Parts: sequence; structure tokens; C-alpha cells
Amino acid sequence: MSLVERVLAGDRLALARLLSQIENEETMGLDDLAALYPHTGGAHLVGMTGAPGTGKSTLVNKLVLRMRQAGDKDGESSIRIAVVAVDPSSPFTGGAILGDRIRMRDLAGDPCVFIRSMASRGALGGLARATTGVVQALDAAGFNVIMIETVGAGQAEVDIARTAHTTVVITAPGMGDEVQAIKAGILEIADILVVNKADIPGADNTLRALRATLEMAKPESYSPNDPHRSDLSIEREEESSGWETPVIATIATEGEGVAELILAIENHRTHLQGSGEWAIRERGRIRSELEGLLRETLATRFLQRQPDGRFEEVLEKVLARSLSPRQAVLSMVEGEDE
Ligand SMILES: Nc1nc2c(ncn2[C@@H]2O[C@H](COP(=O)(O)OP(=O)(O)O)[C@@H](O)[C@H]2O)c(=O)[nH]1
Ligand SMILES: [Mg+2]
Repeated sequence: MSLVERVLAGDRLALARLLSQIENEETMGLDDLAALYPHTGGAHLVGMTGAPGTGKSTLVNKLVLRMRQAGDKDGESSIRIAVVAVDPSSPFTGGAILGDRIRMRDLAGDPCVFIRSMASRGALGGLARATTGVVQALDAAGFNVIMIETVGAGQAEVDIARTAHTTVVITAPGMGDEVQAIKAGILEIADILVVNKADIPGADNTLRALRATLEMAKPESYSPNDPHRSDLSIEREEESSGWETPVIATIATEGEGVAELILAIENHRTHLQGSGEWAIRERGRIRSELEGLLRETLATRFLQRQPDGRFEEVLEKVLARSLSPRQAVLSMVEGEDE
């Protein structure tokens, strides 16, 4: 059996091997991914994003446990869930390791759960590309829900919003997150907002502040001519008609609020599918993936074809201010000097 066939047949070892090949951008793995592509499109992609230490890993762990148990009760014990943890090594994520260890312990041995931690080497763009590939492979392998845990830091959150169908933004009291959230444009990308660590004093304030900010940020109050609006917010505004972003308080360590969060995630999927927004998001997602790949491929190929030292030569001219960056690029593309 080929690796592709084994992955489709549910072979976990084959899947793990394929994911490594995709992460390393090995041609063989990327070819296998292409062969698997027709089998993708079935999974509900759920992005879980927030600052380090807000409790994302703990929460994801509880969500997965609860979803698996609920499946058992409904006689749907076959619900398969994958977790992709994208946690670029950060000097202040001491808690992440603990959360991940607890998660591994609780979920290890469940054949319907698959956890993958993304290695954090190379450029951020490479990581995003690898994550997209890993998610596609898991989708093809038949996981019904794929949770993508990312450390939110502005742009990364926006990128996740483009990768996931449902974006859950996690905050915690006392982290100044209410303010940060607004700065990073988090509210624009959140389909569901979670205030975790509701057991900590001050959680009420965080909840209140977020609800108030959400109320103010309702689409109607946007000025259509606001130059600071991102394209994404415009897209999302059009898409999000009829969905009111819920704000849910949780205590991940106790499992409190977890059932509510699961319900909100399921409601959002139902909303996306019922309103036709699922298809709209799917198109937007694939469009931006295609555009990104096209840009990257063209730039890489172009640079490979340049004579040795050509780029450096042009760079020197820009440094010396004898060419503007735009002129420099045009001169390379058009094969002229000045
Ligand atoms: N008090 C309290 N601590 C929590 C809660 N959820 C998670 N934590 C703790 O916060 C720390 C960071 O959690 P972790 O899940 O690793 O956060 P992540 O970096 O966002 O993935 C760990 O020590 C958790 O035990 C909660 O609801 N209440
Ligand atoms: Mg974590």
C-alpha cells in the first residue's frame, strides 16, 4: 500500500510520517498531499487563538475530551478530532509545556484523537504554509473536527482566521487583553470570544469590557470610508450578517463553561452552513491560499533565474539611493538597468 492509501485507511503511523514530510517541505510529501487533496473539505476547522498563558492548551484538551464523551453518549463515538498546536517557541510560554503535557496524558490512547505539535523553525511564512498542509492532510485522513491552536500576535491571528471556519479567541483576566484585543483587531476575527480563568478576580471586568467593546464594534457602527479598516473586516462584515459573537466565560482547569463553548462552536458551524457563509469562507480561504502560493512560486522562480549577484547589485543601488525600491524591482523584472 502507498503512503496515501495508508493515510486514507486511517494508519496513524503513515499519517505521522506524511506530516513530517509536509513540515519539511519534502517533494514526496507535497506530492502525496496533492494526491490527498480531493479527499479534503469535510472537516470543521476551528482556530483557537490567544496570548500565551491564557489557557488555550488546557481548554482545547477539555474540549476534545468533552466532545469525545458527548459523541459516546449520542452513539457517535466515531467523531474524530485532531489538534494542531502551532506554538512558535516563545520565551514566556512556560505554561504551554505544562498544558501540553496534561493534554497528552489525558488524550493519549484515544484512537479517535490525533495531536500534532508544529515544530517552530524557519520563517513564519514557512510555518503558516506547513500548517495549511498539515491541516489538509488531517482533513483528508477523515478527522471531523480539526482544532488549530495558535499563539495570537496580530497578523498570525488574522492568518488563522483565513485558515479556520470558526475562530475562537481566548483571553484571560489581568493580561490587559481587553485593550490588546482591540489593538490587534482580534474582535474583527473572533466568531466566538472566550474569557478563560473566570475563577480569577477581575474576570467580571474583562467580560464586561469585552461585551461593551463588541457592542461598539458592531458592523453598523463602522464607517464605510474608514481607511483603517482591513479588507478582512470588510469581508467578515459582509459574511457575518446574522451571527452575534458570543462571549463565554470558562474555567478550563475545572471544565466549567466547556459545554457552552462546544455548543457555540457547533452553532457557528450550523450558522455557516445554513446561511451559505461556509461556501463563501471556503472560497476566500482557497483564494488567499492560491494567491499566496502564486506570489511565492513566481518570486522564487524569478530569483532562481536571475544571474548570480544581480539581486545584490540592485540592492546596492537602492542603498546608495540611485534607484528607488520600485525602480529596482522594475529594472529586474524588465531586465533593464536603469
Ligand atoms: N486559574 C486558572 N488557571 C488556568 C485556567 N486555565 C488554564 N490555567 C493555567 O494557566 C496556565 C497556562 O495554561 P496553558 O493551557 O498552557 O495556556 P496556553 O499557553 O494558552 O496554551 C497553566 O498553568 C494552566 O493550568 C483557568 O481557567 N483558571
Ligand atoms: Mg499552549
